[in-house]
Parts: sequence; structure tokens; C-alpha cells
Amino acid sequence: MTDFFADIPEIRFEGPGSTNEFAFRHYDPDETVMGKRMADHLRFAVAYWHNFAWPGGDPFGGQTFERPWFGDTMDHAKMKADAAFEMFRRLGVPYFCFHDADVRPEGADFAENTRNLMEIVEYFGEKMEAGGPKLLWGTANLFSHRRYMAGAATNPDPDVFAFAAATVKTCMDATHRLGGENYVLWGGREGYETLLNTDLVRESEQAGRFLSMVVDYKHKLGFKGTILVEPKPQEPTKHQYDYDVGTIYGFLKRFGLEDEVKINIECGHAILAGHSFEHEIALAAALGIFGSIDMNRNDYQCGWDTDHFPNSTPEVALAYYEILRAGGFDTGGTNFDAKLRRQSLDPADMILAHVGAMDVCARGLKAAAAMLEDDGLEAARRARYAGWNAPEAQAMLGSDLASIAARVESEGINPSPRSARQERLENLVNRFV
Ligand code: XLS
Ligand code: NI
Ligand code: NI
Repeated sequence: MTDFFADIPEIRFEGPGSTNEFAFRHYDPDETVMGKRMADHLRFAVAYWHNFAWPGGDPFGGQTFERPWFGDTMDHAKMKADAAFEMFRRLGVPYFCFHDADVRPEGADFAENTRNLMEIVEYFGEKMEAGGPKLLWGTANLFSHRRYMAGAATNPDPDVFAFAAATVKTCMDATHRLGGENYVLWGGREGYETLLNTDLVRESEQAGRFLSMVVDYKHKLGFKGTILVEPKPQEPTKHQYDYDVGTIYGFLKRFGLEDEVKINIECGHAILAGHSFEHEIALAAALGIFGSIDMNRNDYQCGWDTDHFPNSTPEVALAYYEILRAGGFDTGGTNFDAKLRRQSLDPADMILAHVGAMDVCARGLKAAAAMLEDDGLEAARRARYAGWNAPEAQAMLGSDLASIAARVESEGINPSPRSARQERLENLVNRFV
């Protein structure tokens, strides 16, 4: 027990009219949306790292947050876990996510890291059994320690590859032990700073072997969860290999892993890649590799991963629209990979950031469900492609250029352009958000 959140009540649904800061206005876990509880649609998770491990630094200055659990001992790590589970309980979230380095002190070597992690995993296990949230996903931090400065799987030094592989094995063990529903790989340093010292082909082959070993180990372990890769185009390295969904799909195909691995899509990373969040979700769903989301918001003026909490219902609604169109989450969920601004010092800021974000997601989900049930957008989409239902149109796809040319000439085919009706569809969206 800590008294860190002592003055903060458990957050309950009070409805849109409530003026109580410490209440949900839109997130009612038991409300039914399209035949399913809202909680089961959204599958919220709190990220351990931003809330409990990040000290509030930026490139110009260090720590702004003062937390009683900051420190390098196992006692600190346990106090941190106490505070974390106290926050989870107040928010009533069904899941959390963590990296090994968020939850245990750094040891002198691999063996000590493993001992530290497993001790905390035991501690988590007790709290989870006592009614705490479940684990949406676990992951290994293969980017903070200086050994990983030139990458983990893609490192020029085979000893770093080995250390990273051993660490991922341990983190998969920990995730499996805690009943995690997914295992995530975000290749933080899997990229390069300059081509002048980089062997692109060798590095991507190493990454392909690494991921294949992860998949093999999953099966050996009997882990039933999903392996997820999280794309990001730049930052921390200048060129990241896992640029976006399309790039990762090509990589998975190259190594025959497209039926084994799915994608964890982060809103801010999609924006850094020059896409929208909904584009990345729709593309992954279309390719059969949609897994989970890291929900946050990026600053559009800044080419940096700012990890703001989401607060735009229209943006979130379009993302959930694509998720609902794809049939919703399977093992995935909505992980708030979001952090406070560094001036937001109070314990209440941590809680209320999540309250706001959960309400925004609830509104977005409800708007998305209403749009889907209305069917206006889908009807317009079907009408736009209706010409392709004609037998001649289908036959053409199995034909060849010369036959098509002969048909265009003999039938005098001369297309007349039709409106794509974008503004009308945007007006339609605005009826719901
Ligand atoms: C960083 C990533 C990271 C992953 C997990 O930009 O989003 O937080 O989600 O390693
Ligand atoms: Ni993320
Ligand atoms: Ni991010």
C-alpha cells in the first residue's frame, strides 16, 4: 500500500451531465454497443512506462516528477507496483502493459535482470489474482540501455543480438506466466543513423531471423497470445526499418511470417509516417494483420513522438469505425501509450488524463457504432464501386490488355466522371461526432 493516490476516489460513470471531475461522463463499461459491453469493445490498458517509469525529462532538462518509487532497488520497484495497481483499481481498467525495464531495477548482468524481473512478476501475479487487471501485453525494452545504441536484432555485434534474444525469451516467459494476451516487439533502435556504416541487407536478415525465433519460441512455450510488431517511421533512429504497416507487411511476407504476426498500431507513429491512424488500421485489417492499438495523439507542429493523451472525438471515432468494420479486437485492445505533459505534476493529473482519454474513446466508439448502424457511409462506398459487380467488369480482371482494347473500341467505351461526394460524406460523419 502507498498513500500516493489516497485522496482520489474510484472513478464511476455518472453520465454526460456530471460536473464531477472524478467521474466518467461517457465511459459506462456495462453499456451495450452493437450487442457488446463497451468495456469488451474498448479493452482499455494503462501503460506502465509513461505513468510510473518516465521522470518527465525532455531534450533540455531532466526529471520534473517526484515519485516516492524512483530509485534502483527492489523495494522501489515494489512500491511502484503498489502505486500502479492502486491507479488501475481507481480507473477500473481491465488491462495493463509493461516493458521489463519499467518494472524491475537494472541488474549488473542478464542473470540479475532475469531474477529481478521474475521477482516482480510474482508480485504482479499476487496482485492480479487479488482482483487486479489482466495483462494485455508484455514487451522487452531493447532501446534504453547503451548496449542497444546500434540496435538489438539489427546490431553489428552478435553479442548484442544474443543479449537481446535472451532478454526477449525472458520477457515472453514473464508474459506467458502472467497470462498476457499478446507479446509486442517495438524495434526502438532497429534502424540506422547513417548509410555510411550500415549493411542494410544483413541487418534486415538478422531482424527476420530474430522474429522467426520469437515465433518458434511462442509455439514451444505454448503461448496462445498474439505476437505483435509496432511500426514507427523515425525516432529514435533516423531511418527505422518498421516504418509503417505496409513496410512491415512486406517484411513479414519476405520471411514467411504473415500468418504468425500481427500489428500494434500507434496513432502518433502513424502521423509521423505521414498517414492517418485510420489509414493504418484499415490497411492492416485489409491485409489480415490488424492486432491492437496504442492510443495517443501527436502534435502536428512537431516531428517528434509526443504521446499526448487523446482528446479529439472525431479522430478517435474514425479509428474505431475502421476497427468495428474489421470486426473489433480479438486479443488486442486500446493501450494508452500516452504521457502527461512534464508540468503536470500531481497524482490527480495521472488519473484524470486517463479519465478524459477513456471518455473520448467511449464517445468515439459510440459515434463509430452509430455510423456503422446508419450504413450511410457503407451504402455510398458500395454504390461507388457498384460497376464492378457487372459480369463484364469481373471478366475483364481475368483478361488481357489487347482484349480490353478491342472491347473498348467495339463498344465505344467512354467513361463519364462521377462525383466522389467527399464533402457530403464528411457532413454525414459530422452528424454522428
Ligand atoms: C515508443 C513506443 C513504445 C512501444 C512499446 O515510441 O510506442 O512505447 O509501444 O515498446
Ligand atoms: Ni507504442
Ligand atoms: Ni509513441
